[in-house]
Amino acid sequence: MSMSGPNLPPTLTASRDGDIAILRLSRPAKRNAIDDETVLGLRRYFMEIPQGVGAVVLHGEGEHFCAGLDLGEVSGDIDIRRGVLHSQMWHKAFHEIQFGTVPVVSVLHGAVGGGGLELAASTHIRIAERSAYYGLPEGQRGIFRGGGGSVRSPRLIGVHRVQDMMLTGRTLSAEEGHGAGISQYLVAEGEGLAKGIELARKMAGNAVMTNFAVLHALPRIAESDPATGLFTESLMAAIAETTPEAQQRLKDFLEKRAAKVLRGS
Ligand code: 1HE
Repeated sequence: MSMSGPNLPPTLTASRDGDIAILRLSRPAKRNAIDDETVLGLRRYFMEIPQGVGAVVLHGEGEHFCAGLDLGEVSGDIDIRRGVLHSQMWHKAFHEIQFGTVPVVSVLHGAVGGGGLELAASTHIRIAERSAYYGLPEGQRGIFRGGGGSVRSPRLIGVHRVQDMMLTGRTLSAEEGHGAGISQYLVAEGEGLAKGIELARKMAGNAVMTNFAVLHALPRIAESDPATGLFTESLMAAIAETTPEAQQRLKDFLEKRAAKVLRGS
């Protein structure tokens, strides 16, 4: 973690609001299409989250969250080896988001296409505004997923929906995407960023070890065989509850100083 965060390309803008950071895709003239310098910038940003930041909100400038891969990056001078390396560059960047140091909430509006959905799928919480819609136009472009979307999208919405979207060009509306499992929150137009900031604040207020466990242990346990998963869970539980922060929080609750779990929170 650095004090101020890494240098970013002009296609990304970072700002700070107390213990949360806001990262904006800032290439609206190209509908926030992701070119190589943006992928590398995303990777750097999430590897070097500024010190004191407990959660990140990711959103897009302009009418659309993200038009996916900048198609100019894979047209023309490309061969198989460079194609593999290009896809792996995306994998590394999105790995830094999914298995990074802090929870990330993405705010989706307008087009969330191809690599834009791959980016969103690597964040932990997705908030969709009513204008959001999801498309996987790779079939129409003659390409394939490349940013981890064959792994992450089916886990969100199932192989059958991904096949439908890729084979037929079907798009899902914000409501359909919400029902299918893409977003955890569906909000009115223009309200996503405020909701993202509210949720990021809550996440930043959690015990550091619990957030670490939710980001790093939970998804791996969920993919394990049950016996390994249960044992890993026991280890993680013991690690978390023996931290001084957990002990203090448990004491606070038992001595009636902590908030209760209330309906509607
Ligand atoms: C782009 C891109 C792009 C826009 N790469 N330049 N993604 C796609 O196939 C989506 C392609 N984009 C679109 O379908 C539309 O642009 C949108 C529905 C997102 C927005 O429509 P609209 O009418 O608001 O904008 P536009 O006029 O289409 O685009 C504005 C400019 O952005 C225009 O450039 P200009 O120089 O003529 O102004 C577009 O060419 C440019 N632009 N999208 C390059 N994607 C790691 S593997 C991931 C695989 C994928 O992501 S495949 C999906 C790619």
